[in-house]
Amino acid sequence: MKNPILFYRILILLFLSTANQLKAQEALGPVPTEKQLRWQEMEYYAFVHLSVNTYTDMSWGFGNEDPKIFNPTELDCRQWARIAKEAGMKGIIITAKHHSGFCLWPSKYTEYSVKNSPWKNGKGDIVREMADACKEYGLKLGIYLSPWDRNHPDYGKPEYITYFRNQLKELLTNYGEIFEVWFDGANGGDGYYGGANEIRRIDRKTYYDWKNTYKMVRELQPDIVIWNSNGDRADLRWVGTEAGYVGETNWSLLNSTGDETRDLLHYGLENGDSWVPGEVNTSIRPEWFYHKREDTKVKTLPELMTIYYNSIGRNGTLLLNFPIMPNGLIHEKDEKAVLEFAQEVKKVFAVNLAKGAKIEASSVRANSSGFGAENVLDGDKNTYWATDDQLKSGSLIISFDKPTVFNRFLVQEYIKLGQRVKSFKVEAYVNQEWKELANETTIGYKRILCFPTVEATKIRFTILDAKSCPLISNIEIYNAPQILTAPLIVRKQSGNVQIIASDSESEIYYTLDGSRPTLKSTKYSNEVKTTNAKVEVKAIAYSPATAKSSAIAEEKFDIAKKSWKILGVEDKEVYRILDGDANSVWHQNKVMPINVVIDLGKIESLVGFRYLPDQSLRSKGIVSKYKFYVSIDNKKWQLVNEGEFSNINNNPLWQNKIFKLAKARYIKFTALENTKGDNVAGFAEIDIVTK
Ligand code: FUL
Repeated sequence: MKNPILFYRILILLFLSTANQLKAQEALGPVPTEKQLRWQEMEYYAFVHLSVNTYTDMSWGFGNEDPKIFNPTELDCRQWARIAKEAGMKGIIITAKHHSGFCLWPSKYTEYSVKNSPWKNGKGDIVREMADACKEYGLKLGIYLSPWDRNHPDYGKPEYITYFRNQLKELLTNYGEIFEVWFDGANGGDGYYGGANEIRRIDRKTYYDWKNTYKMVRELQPDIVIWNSNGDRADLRWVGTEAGYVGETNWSLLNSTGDETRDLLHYGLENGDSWVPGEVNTSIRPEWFYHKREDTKVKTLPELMTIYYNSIGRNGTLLLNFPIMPNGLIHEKDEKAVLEFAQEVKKVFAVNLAKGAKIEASSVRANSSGFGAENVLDGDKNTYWATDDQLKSGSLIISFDKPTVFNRFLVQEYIKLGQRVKSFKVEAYVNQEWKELANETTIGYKRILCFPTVEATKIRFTILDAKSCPLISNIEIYNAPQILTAPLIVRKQSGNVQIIASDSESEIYYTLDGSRPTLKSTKYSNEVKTTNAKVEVKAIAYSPATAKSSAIAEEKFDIAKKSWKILGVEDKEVYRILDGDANSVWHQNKVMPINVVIDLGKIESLVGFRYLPDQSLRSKGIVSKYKFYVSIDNKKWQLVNEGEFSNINNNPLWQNKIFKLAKARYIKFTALENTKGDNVAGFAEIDIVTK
């Protein structure tokens, strides 16, 4: 080389000019911290729920459960870690202390822990075993520490805050690096409280003095992210439901102060002043803790795939829970389900059809080569396409060299500089015309769109509106194999069974005797008439086009409600309570207590009842405290069950309550309180359990 100095000068100048261009991209509004970014990129991690209430079949422990019942004789945190790892998860959050107050580690500050249980003769430490297993499997460890403690005598007093912080300190100093800490929002109410057995209410925003608690947490674990659902902004937010989805519009922004409505949590706030991304938490079974009756309710592959698209595919992360069995293990059905799910995700995202395709942009910054369209296909998360500064819209066209079949579109914003896109659409070029596949709102870290399979030579991605010049770092295109969703089974008030396939092209085969449905079973055409007796229905969907069958859907129904009458209510809509449709609801606006009295038509042998609350996101009248009476003659009533529906606010599932055999013709459900403390009782369904 003739003049090496000149050559290097030119190189340095070139480097500086690119660096300058990159700097020219200014952050817009709130941006994620390094920690939040790292967390978002984890995408998928596990929850495990285990406590004393695992042994009492309850959703929440009351705090008076004897530590002697806690004995997970086969406990193996390495099994949990292996499953999480094989499922593609990046970490595990363990319920070190749930609302019962029982500690899975031998805390110095209480006797209510594993140290007074028979497990390992009181010498064990589950958090330690979890930390070791995570290390072995290359997973990160997270801690759930319930602020509400139904065991501690000081709960509600200032002394408890010292106790709570002491426990946090133990957990954040003795178990290595913790990636996330979880402060559950369920707070205050009745409990054992060291024998007081009373109701204690606290102000969840102020009682814990979160500011100083956060300070301590961050000092002990500088890289941690804090999840808090107590109205005090932390690093991460709940998404307003435990059913496994966040809004299609999902801004990673909220205001630093102000109330958290369900809507705000679910959709975020376009002009929020803080970066508070959403974490979608849900369980692989309906409930968080293990209940044997849910062994047939493990989420199916299509359900889990839907959750994936509705969480990770909607700018959220996915925190998927495994209820630990009383023996200390994850149930084999849960393992099978999550591993099938992992395989399916791998299959769907195996071949990126956009790789190697041609790409051009409607707008490329005039002065740069650093922000070209090719950046969205280069597999590098640090490069991105940017339109000219002054533009808030623009499009990219991806062309294949031959007609290509696809049904998924994945797109990512370069969120380090803020979340910008407000609306966009995706079109396919089919038969010389642009056909719209999707018209959507936000993108954020990652958005995955699912649409019917299409064959096209080109795709056009158009940003219709953005807060400022949009920055897109990645686009991928896939053709996911079709999976059939198991059909939905309902039993109407008439007793007729209706089986509904999720698409009109598939056929349904079913059995009524508990046997496994196959293509040789009865083919479903119309509602099936049944007797008034109990019935167990199993059904599959089958696609003649692909010769594939769905997983089996199964439902057990108690006696038919054909001759039931709801007494004392004029409103005909009240029969929504008995129509078998989970989405139809009847509300009663009256001063609590609110009664619903039902005449069963004849004397039945009752051993329990069931209640399904309003299922909508903006639900009303979710009953949290109840009494349940029975009567032979509608005059003399016998109280057979009373209590709380734990966690019904966040997870409005079917509530099942069992009582001692009682013969009766009339039932009375009395709502004493709802989760909002107002005077509405809402009912999607009421059912009974007969002997
Ligand atoms: C809720 C709790 O009340 C549930 O029991 C569960 O721990 C869930 C993850 O959060 O708010």
